[in-house]
Amino acid sequence: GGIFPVVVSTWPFREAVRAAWEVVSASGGAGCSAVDAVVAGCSACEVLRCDGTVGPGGSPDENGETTLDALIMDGTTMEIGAVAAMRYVKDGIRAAKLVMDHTEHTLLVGEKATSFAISMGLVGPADLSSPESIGKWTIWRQNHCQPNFWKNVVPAGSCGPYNAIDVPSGESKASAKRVLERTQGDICQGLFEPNNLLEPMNSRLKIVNRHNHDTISMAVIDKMGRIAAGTSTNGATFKIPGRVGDGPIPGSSAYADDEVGACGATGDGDIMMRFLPCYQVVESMRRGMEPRDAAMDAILRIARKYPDFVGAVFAINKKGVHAGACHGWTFQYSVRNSSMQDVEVITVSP
Ligand code: SD4
Repeated sequence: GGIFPVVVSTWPFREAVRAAWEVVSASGGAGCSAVDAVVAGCSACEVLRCDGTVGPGGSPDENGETTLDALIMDGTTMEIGAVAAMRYVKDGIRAAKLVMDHTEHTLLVGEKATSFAISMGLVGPADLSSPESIGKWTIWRQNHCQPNFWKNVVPAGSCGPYNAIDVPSGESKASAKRVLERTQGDICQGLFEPNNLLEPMNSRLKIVNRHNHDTISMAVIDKMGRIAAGTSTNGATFKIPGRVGDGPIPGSSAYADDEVGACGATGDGDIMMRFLPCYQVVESMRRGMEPRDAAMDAILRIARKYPDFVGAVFAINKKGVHAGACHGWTFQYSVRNSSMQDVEVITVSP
């Protein structure tokens, strides 16, 4: 009886939820934990390249490179493993699990995360670009070349890497504008006019949508009541190289605690990570809030400071009651439990 196990995931990532369900609903054995199911589910999304924003071949950065952010959390032990801006390895969530299982650390970054993952047996170096990611980047560069994530500087050329330089103005050198200048091969030279200071900030808002700024965040409760959560993403499309989003940040993109429940998040990670919305959701539920109220509260805390932010969370308590809340877009999350025949997708309006 009962509804356990339960799998919940951001977005209609049905195949990922089914993959997790296969693992967690299998009878007996050690391979059926909530952690294993989250890894199987997120891994399926990496292989399927869910929405072109998870796994190899997904959303490129300003330089056209695809990198991975991933996190796994065991809500029984509160152990976490995560990788950020990892290059040249296709398996984000597996790398995160290796960090959790085989190190005393929580988060490894960049090429050092790559080296670690390869030393632990993952395949690499691998090319994380695909015809789609290169195509997306080429079109962005040729047609728009909007450096979406800069503010308070004027991109003089475009499409990094940049040098910050002082541009002499009528004022003193000290108050001269900081300008970003490409260090090599101007492709879109002249697109940006001086005094265009707000343009990068405004255009940034435009690029956050379901198909270019997306994440799988998943939570699983297994038959024994163990709870795990995890995340895998390429991060934000055309991010500044080196940027780490909310994906690998504990409490931001995901959080789990057997005593309470779990949470997963998606959206504008640069904003959301300032609020640790998933930690907030779990702590609110710990103090007695229903999942719906906890999810809404976490979203509203962000929206009060950033009325234009785009994001969403799902919350699930240890009884299996779940809910979602969103802001700036319509959110969908997927659920599979023992009382369902297959994955159900739930739509949440702002
Ligand atoms: C990030 N949160 O890196 C990720 C991207 C995303 O839905 O979720 N989008 O900002």
